[in-house]
Amino acid sequence: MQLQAIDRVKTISKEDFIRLYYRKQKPVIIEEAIADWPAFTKWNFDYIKAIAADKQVPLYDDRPVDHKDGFNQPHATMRMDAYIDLLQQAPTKFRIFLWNLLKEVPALQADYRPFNLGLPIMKGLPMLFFGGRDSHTFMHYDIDLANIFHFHFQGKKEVVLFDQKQNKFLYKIAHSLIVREDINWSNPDEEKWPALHYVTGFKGTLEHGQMLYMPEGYWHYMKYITPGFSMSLRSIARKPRHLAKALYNVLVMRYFDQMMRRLRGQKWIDYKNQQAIERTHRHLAKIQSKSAAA
Ligand SMILES: O=C(O)CCC(=O)C(=O)O
Ligand SMILES: [Fe+2]
Repeated sequence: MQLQAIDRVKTISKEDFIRLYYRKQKPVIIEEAIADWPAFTKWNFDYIKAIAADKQVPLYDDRPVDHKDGFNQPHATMRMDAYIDLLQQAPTKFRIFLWNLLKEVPALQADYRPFNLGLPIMKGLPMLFFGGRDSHTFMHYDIDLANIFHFHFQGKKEVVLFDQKQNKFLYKIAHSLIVREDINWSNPDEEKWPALHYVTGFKGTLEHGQMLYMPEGYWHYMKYITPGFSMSLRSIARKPRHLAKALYNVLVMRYFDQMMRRLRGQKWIDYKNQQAIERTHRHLAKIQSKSAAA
């Protein structure tokens, strides 16, 4: 893989953001994007623990997809105060993924300010994500291929990103938003996954208060180097081909996959996992024979 460092700026004007990053669909980390938000000073584990202590939170670990699981169905639940204790005391695989904390605890909404880098932000409350030391979010892209503004708090997080042009080399699972779950994106084994040699992407780290812009449909893998949490705001995909894919994913892909899981059970999941390798390696062979002929 060839990963280049994600650009970093302290602050940026709307105009420069649109010109240099949105139009080019290039990721960037803005280090002081929210320095004037109350959340910048207030949001840490102690605060969340105090304000949301008795909320039941949905938790996910890194077990592989099982045909019995519903779409985004949690693996466990726990009280927020107990979960934050767990995050701080010991390594845990349990993550919170896409949780509407700001709806559960409306007081938190006072801690952020309208955010405007020239893209309209989708209405509806932002989602939150939490993770413990060394836990990771599987490599995926979001179903709506939105532009994502991802704000990180408390800890430090590693990020790896790819655009949709890399798909044929990523060991992507058909009818899903993920790739083979046994690839370690922090340090992939290119002997085992040779197509990754041809992949280009980005990497970077996020620390407290920093914001990452992920362009439309970008694949993302996030590894919590230290325990922390994040919030994402989204702006709808504008490129026609991304919008079309978003509609297809939401209206067709999801239901087709659910139907196949019901009909064929674990065989369907196993088949798709096997196909991910075969298809990617067929593509790799084509590329390699072309370059040998040239
Ligand atoms: O931080 C995470 O755990 C995942 C974030 C994510 O997938 C997103 O913001 O879309
Ligand atoms: Fe995501």
